[in-house]
Amino acid sequence: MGKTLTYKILDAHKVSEDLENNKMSIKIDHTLTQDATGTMAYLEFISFGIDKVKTELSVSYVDHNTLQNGFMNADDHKFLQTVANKYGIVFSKAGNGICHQVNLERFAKPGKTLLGSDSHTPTSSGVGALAIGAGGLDVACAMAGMPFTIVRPKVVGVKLINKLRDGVSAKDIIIHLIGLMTVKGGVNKVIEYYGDGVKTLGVPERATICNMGAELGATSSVFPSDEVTREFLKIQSREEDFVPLSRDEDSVYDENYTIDLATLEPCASCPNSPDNVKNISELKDIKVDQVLIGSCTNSSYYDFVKVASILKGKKIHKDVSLGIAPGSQQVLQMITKNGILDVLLEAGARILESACGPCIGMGQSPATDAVSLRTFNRNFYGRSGTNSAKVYLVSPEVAALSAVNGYISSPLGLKLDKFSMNVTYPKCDSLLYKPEYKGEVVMGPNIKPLPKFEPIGENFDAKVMISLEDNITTDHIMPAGAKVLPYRSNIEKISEFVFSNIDEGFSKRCLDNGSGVIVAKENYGQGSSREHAAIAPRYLGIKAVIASSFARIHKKNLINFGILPIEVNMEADLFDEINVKYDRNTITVTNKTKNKSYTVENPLTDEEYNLISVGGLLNTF
Ligand code: MIC
Ligand code: SF4
Repeated sequence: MGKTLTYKILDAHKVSEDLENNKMSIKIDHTLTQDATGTMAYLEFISFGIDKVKTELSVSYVDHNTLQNGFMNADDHKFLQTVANKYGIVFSKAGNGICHQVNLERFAKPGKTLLGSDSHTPTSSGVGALAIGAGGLDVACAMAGMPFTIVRPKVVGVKLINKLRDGVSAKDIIIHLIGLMTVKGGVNKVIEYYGDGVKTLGVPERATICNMGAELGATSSVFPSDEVTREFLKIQSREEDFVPLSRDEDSVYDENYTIDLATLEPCASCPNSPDNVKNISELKDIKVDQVLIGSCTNSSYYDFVKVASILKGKKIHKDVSLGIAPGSQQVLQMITKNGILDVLLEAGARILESACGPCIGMGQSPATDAVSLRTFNRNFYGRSGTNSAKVYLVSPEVAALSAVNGYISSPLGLKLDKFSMNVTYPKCDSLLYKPEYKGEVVMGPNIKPLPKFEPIGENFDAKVMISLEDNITTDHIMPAGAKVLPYRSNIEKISEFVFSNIDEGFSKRCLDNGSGVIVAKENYGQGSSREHAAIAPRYLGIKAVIASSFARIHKKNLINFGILPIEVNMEADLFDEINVKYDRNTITVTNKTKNKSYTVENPLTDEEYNLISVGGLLNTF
């Protein structure tokens, strides 16, 4: 039996395998970090005492906290730049663009492994790389040359047949798939695309699809590397990076889906979850207040070509605010040179910086109860900065047409003019710096040392500090946005905001009690890779999270920082008294208040068990 493309890349990078626990460790070729997770990752890396990174390529991007409201963000940027220069990391300065867009343009290579401290790292899999999101500490370890361990993923084969109709786009393919598989349907799986429909999709479209594979909870997504990939690398002046890659024809998938592109309709992820999917035809006539086009999902030159074709000669509706954030300097230069920027400005667009911006709640929060259409990838409760806003995730075509009409509109059948795509892309090196392997690291006053954690112990009593439902996101646990992001390098301060959007008293309650546990249902910790969603609760004294199931990245982050993840579906109320007792073989959780005990096999590997025993990975160095 032949191999899937996923296992061709994984096996070529295999360092070791633990079949008993269904795990494998792989060599990481490339890493990326962004500023919001990067400061922690580099503090961790520095604590290893190594003189330079051991990867083929590591890149540090600044794209999340670019508001610079106060000295904190700018201090973080300086820290990151000086670390990069000293330790051998390429540095992409604020303004150069969103990490995933720039990485795709400049660095992603077919067949390479990439580990990034951001859950949307798989965007780079659009060129046939195997790109995986992880917590900052895992990326720090990869930069130090250590292998990365994953659950041996199941491979989901998604066969694409035929061709999209006019007005339907790559965004609709992935939203449709998320609707089918749900936000937890991809955990510990790689989504592999194949079939005749693949060649009808350009690299930016493939990248959009891989990007939102993160919303399935998938380990990664992957497209073959074919002539379309070669063409993309050629216009990026790096055809030499091309290698053809595809599955063996007789390879077999663990799960199968077929999507007939010719029957897909424009669709949307409705409030407040990417898997709340409806066709646009069911939403038409909903009045729109805000439209935002950008983010690492849909901010390529190709996306803006389509948007301009819809906006050409038109004005946006008077009640709509349209914000446009080109994904990179390259995209910005391209739309400027090719007349697209003029079209956008004449239509009434506001031009935002090439950065994450509103996607992470850094500005552009909608009005109370407003309807906001975004080409982004997440519409979790509160993420826009306005809890009552209704955020819909849509394609650039739906966004642009709705901005003109003032209500949600379907572009199905809309013929777009042909702007020429056959142009050479500028390299735009003005904000990209090669390391000089020298200089001192500069640390501003808001960059605090890493906290030290004691082991939780093998038998402890603690009270339930919060009891939660299914699909709790890391945005619920550790909110982002303009108020909180400046404290990503200051754990004591950021811990005040844990669960603050849904339970303001959480942080104080934990500190008053000294210790505690979190109880939840399915898919706890989905979404962002931010390890702050583990470190900050640990700082507040959380010793264990008891949930029916966990999202991949967050579970690893919990273990890395010495919090015990316990997979049990337990009924519990606030302040219930809990006892946790575990050894190498079993974990027993007793809800003393409800007089109920649950014993499960301890699923941790030896390595994970040791990490919990010593209080987390940082205590092993
Ligand atoms: C996000 O989209 O939620 C982020 C912000 O990019 C995160 C990382 C972070 O929280 O810093 C992610 O997706 O991993
Ligand atoms: Fe930035 Fe948003 Fe992409 Fe996260 S999802 S990397 S915040 S653009």
